[in-house]
Amino acid sequence: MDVLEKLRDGSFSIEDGVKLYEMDLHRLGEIANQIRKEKHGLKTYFNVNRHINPTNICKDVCKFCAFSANRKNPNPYTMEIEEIVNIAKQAYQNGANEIHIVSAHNPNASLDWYLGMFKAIKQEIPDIHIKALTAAEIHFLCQTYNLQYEQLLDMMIENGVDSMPGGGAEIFDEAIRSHICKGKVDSKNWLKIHQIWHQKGKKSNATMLFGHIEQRSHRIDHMLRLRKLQEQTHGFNAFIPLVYQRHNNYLKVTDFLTGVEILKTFAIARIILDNIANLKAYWVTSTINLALVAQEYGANDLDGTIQKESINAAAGAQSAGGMGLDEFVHLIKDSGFIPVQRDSLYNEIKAYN
Ligand code: V47
Repeated sequence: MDVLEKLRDGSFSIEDGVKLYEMDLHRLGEIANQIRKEKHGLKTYFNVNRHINPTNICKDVCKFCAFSANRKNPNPYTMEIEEIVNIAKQAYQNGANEIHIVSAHNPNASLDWYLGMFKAIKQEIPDIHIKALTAAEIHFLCQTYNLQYEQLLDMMIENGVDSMPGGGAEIFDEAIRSHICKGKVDSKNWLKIHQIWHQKGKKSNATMLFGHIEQRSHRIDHMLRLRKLQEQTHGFNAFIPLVYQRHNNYLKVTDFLTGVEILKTFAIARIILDNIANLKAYWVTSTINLALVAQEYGANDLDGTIQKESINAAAGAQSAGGMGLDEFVHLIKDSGFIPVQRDSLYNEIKAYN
């Protein structure tokens, strides 16, 4: 196929990507599904994990964010390390093998607090996988404590962080980015932080926030920048398109995406990012129903049971209480796919045939 050849020889342009959106959804789905099947057959991965968001106090104001404490969400909190460890311990006892920790950019919390929580969790539960600190948080901490990225990434490893989540990528286009999240890590540095992390032999994910004020061309540009870095490092495990949630924030968006546009974006991501093994339909932002359909449009991973979620729930997602393991398995099975519980690095734990 012409598109795949162009992607491989580097001549695929943003315009080529935008043209893909003009294709019929079902044809796009067929192509994406073929790539999915070659990589994963009918397997759909998920993990049993626990999200923890230890503070919502943030020095930055991202217009799309409803989680950080501000005029619209006047409930600031910062957890004690002991409380964070207790949540992790309980999650582990309930079967979780991954703790996913994302905080805000809290200028009142110390570097010891940010790193100490990882050390304390690992001391109590040595075999839990810690996926923590987005590139946005890393940039914030490096600026605040006058550290080079390399230094902080080494400290993360020393304190027990195993992999990095894909948050903070939003949309790489500089003009859109400056409108929706001015002050946050810029695109070049988001990519640089992941590049250094990968060079240390570590894995990470990459997200893209879409369905706000961006155009199709910005999504393609975002995917192509990720494809380029992945060609160099091979360090991204999964690409995660996050559907914008509209409530309780400062971004005035009046046009919302149709299901067709969301599915086309998944399919196009599967095609353009065929060098990233996994395409995750994060059910929290897409809704579980659309995530199940997305399995036929390239997605092979639905993230996890989560147990508790605050960031997207604050903006309107139906994710606050996570999802039970049995329900997850049944939904995937009933939609015609094979649920496979995985660990954070995509090693298979159990297939529910
Ligand atoms: O970076 C914030 C997003 C992200 C909204 O790596 C919003 O496995 C939609 O990155 N509407 C954090 N999205 C979550 C994240 C993530 C989630 C699941 C798995 C992984 C992974 C990473 O949430 C932020 C931001 O892009 N976000 N507000 C909103 N209103």
